[in-house]
Amino acid sequence: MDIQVRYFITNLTGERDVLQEKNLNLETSNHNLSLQVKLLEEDVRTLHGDRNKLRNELQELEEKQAELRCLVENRCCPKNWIRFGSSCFLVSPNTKTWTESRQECEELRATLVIISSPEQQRFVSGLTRHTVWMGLTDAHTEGEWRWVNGDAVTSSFWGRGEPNNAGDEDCGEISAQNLWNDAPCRTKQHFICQKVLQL
Ligand SMILES: [Ca+2]
Ligand SMILES: [Ca+2]
Repeated sequence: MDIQVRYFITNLTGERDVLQEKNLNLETSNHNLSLQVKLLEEDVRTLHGDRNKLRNELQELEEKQAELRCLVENRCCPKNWIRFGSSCFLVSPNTKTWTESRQECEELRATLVIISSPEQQRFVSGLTRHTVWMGLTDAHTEGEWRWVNGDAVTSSFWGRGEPNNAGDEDCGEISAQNLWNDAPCRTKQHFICQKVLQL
């Protein structure tokens, strides 16, 4: 073979080997890049998921904050309290004397229930079948009934013959018959708290 041709073939073989090696390197790089792309895509998916989760958490927190603000500003009824008009009402699950009942309502930033209209009397009577304490007393002056907030009684719903002060009865209750009765304040029974909303 011509020496020039042989030289040419040797060169070509060398170039081919170099190109094959470059090709192999490129394939490896390509494979690595594909892997990285896959990993990045997975990261993006995870980040999207995290972002959605955070958005939901933020929304929940904002709702919770609005709810708390509403409660703190006394514009909505707490859980388990029942709204009627611009007040919230809660029938106690426990029984207490009249004074203890009054205290417990105050601890809940409320008062023992004050009834100022026939509609309210109907609503409050319908809340429970128990006999319940209300915020009415004549302990300061016998026979002079006053609500715990100092208001005079405007509408009254005494049962027949009541109030009779039979045996020193200075505290007002709503009987199971939905009528008012004066009873001994030391009696332990259920009670109704009322929270007037600031609307
Ligand atoms: Ca009395
Ligand atoms: Ca009585």
